Amino acid sequence: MNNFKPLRNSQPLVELTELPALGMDSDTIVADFRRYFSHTLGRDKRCNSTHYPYAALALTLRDRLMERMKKTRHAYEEKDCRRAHYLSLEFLMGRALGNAMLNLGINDGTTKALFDLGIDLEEISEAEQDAGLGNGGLGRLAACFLDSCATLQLPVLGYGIRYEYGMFRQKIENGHQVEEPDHWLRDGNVWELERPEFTQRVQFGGRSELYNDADGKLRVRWIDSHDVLAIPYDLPIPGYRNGTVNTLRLWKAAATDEFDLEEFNAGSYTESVAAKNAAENITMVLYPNDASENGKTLRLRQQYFLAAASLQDVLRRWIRDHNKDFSRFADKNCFQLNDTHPTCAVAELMRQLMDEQFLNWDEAWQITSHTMAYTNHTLLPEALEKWPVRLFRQLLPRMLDIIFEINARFLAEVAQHWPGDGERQRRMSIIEEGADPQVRMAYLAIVGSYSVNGVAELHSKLLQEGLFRDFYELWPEKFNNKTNGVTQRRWMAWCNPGLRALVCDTIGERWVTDLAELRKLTDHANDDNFCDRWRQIKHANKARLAAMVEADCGVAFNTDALFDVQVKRIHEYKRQLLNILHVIHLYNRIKRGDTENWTPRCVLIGGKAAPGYAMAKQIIKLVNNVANVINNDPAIRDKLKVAFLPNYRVSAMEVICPGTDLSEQISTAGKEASGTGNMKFMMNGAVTIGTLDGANIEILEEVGHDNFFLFGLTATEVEHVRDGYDPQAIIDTDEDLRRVMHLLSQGHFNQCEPGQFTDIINSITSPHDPWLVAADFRSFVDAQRLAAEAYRDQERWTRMSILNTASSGKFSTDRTMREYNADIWGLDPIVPLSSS
Ligand code: 26Q
Repeated sequence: MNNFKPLRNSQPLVELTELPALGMDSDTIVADFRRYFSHTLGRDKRCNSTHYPYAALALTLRDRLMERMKKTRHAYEEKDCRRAHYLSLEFLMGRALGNAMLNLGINDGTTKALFDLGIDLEEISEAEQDAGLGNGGLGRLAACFLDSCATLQLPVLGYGIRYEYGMFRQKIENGHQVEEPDHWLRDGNVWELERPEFTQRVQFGGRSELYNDADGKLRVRWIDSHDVLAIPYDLPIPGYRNGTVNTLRLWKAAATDEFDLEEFNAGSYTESVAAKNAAENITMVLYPNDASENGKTLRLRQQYFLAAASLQDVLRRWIRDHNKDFSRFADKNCFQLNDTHPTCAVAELMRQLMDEQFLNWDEAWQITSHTMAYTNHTLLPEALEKWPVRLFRQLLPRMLDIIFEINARFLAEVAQHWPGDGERQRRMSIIEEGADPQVRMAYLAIVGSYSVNGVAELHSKLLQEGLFRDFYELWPEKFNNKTNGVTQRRWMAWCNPGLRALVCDTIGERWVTDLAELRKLTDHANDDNFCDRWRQIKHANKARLAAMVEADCGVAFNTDALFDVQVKRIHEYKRQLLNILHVIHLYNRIKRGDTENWTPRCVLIGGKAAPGYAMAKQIIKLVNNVANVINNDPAIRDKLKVAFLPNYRVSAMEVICPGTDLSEQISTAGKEASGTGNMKFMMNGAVTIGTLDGANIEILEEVGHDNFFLFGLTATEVEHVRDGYDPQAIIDTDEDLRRVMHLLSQGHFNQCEPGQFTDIINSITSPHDPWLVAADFRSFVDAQRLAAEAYRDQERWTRMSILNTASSGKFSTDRTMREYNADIWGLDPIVPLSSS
């Protein structure tokens, strides 16, 4: 049944929809807020929940966003401009309220007027659930990209999945991670606009069939499929005070009506409801693995569902505006694939163009291979996505036909380029042969794309020399680097209002849209008055962070101590383990009385482990146990405090990065593609202790050796140290490491839990430890000593802190997006029209 019949009158509803602009002054906003609170939400003076004032304010802002979102869309349509589509299985948006206020330019007058009504903005902001539709770096990067594209007024549309359950909530029980479902939509989502009129249909299963069309041409169709509906929900993405509001379109899966009917007519009511469930399962939950989990049917369904629904949506619009003439399609559209997750889009665009629009292979391939662009986010070979051919055959038979054909034509090209080199063909094939043949998604993405990029200079270089070397030799012109960034609107202007005020007082406001302006702070790094204010702001931010740690961990942090922070997903290559070995070393020094010129230190570690990643979960347990011993030892007191922060998420980082002194970026060199937390910390005046890995290298380049604590093997050295690696010999010759290992193997941190940390101990002492924890221990401890020493000289530290912020200009996603646009997308900025 279709509840969205077209109106009988097909005239555009011009007079109905042309409205005077909504007021942005605080009187109008407060009046709207009161009306929403009292009339729409029906609350009265006895309301004692933060949710309703939050919802009333959100609805007030939403009106302003919708107004601009429509204008922006109309401007894009009017200009018939080229557009980019950002396809991602993850958008880690966090909260929207503060961001909307900042970007719409809601002024302090409004905040004050609300306060006078008894509404504390900071308090009601807490009522908003994080939109946790992502795992970590890759998902948050997508969110920062959208913010910057809107600010640059680029016609970029995000396409993703509206998961019913986002990233799990993490609890810590007896030191162990416990996962709880994140039903983030339970209280409704004020920001989204459902658009059922643009529902798409996505096919699964069945088989492909050859047939002759009316002209006798041989064609293929996909039949006997089980279809699922894709319903779009639009989220507004406001640019910074520029009238542009872009769209993030998220798809929800729903069962088709026919499906119900079929089963119902067969008399099986319960089966029909169960089938409905199966369809709706597709968008039920985000996979909480930040490395690929292969072979899970539901995950592949999610990936295809996103690709198919999004491409149909784009083609629907194309046909509405250009009829069936696809000759200019590739001039007007491109698709950026956020990692291999949406790579089905390569084969799916081929399918839609051939099977639905009746283009021939060459026409369809010309379009596809000139519209797709692929971003890689990993250097770990084991994290490259592969899917069993049999799974494709069963779930997406028509996709498999097309992938085989793409591969056959591609391998012919390889054979032409390297005649007689069968080994090379085997290596480069999109299909990995073997007992259980696999589709190599990264290779499909490279073959189908006109651009392939890494996310930091080192990462892009290593892709070309290592993982994708054969492809680089074949198509060097496809490969490029786009160093990541973060948006300074959320990650400085919004989350650090103290710093925002000082920086604006000192160098004006331009840095909010031109981060390179921060360089001007360099001149003030020796101004005592400025340095004092800088220190006071950091101190206040540390107090806010300490309050959060006290509330969530029950650990008291002294704000005069060095705040040493590592927050990110828990992964062996990120080496939280190295961090905790250093903590144990400090503990041991205090116990031995080696405390001359001691720098008090508070160590904070936070992050989620994939639920099936046993070693990562053990690392969490170890951090918690070590924290317990140290925090409860009367001999340690304020010299050292350790806390594990549960449920690390976007809104927690908004409190953490402004209050951090020392940022831990300590991955094994050559393993972290870029990192983006490193940039958030730097912007907020934290100094980095880090390896030459990912974007750390570029951070060091910008800030200089004097303002960065560098340690550890380089990526090249890592590869050489591996053979003949003998961690036991290192332990035997390094007294400090020997003491640390002794405490661990004595069970000092697991007195009542024998054997708890055996796997961890074995991993450190194994000659096959890929992360080389023992190899970097000495230089890490030495660098930490230098950091502690630097911190004791508060004037010196403040200068370092200022210079870090001043040098962070490169790490704005505004810069990143300009580069994507200049080298890959080629979009013209569009200023929305003033009439609706
Ligand atoms: C794939 C298949 C099946 C299930 C899960 C996945 C999956 C999901 C998420 C694989 C990977 C991810 C996330 C990866 C990620 O966050 N990578 C990080 O991307 C950041 C942005 O470029 C970089 O800064 C980090 O270095 C990189 O680790």
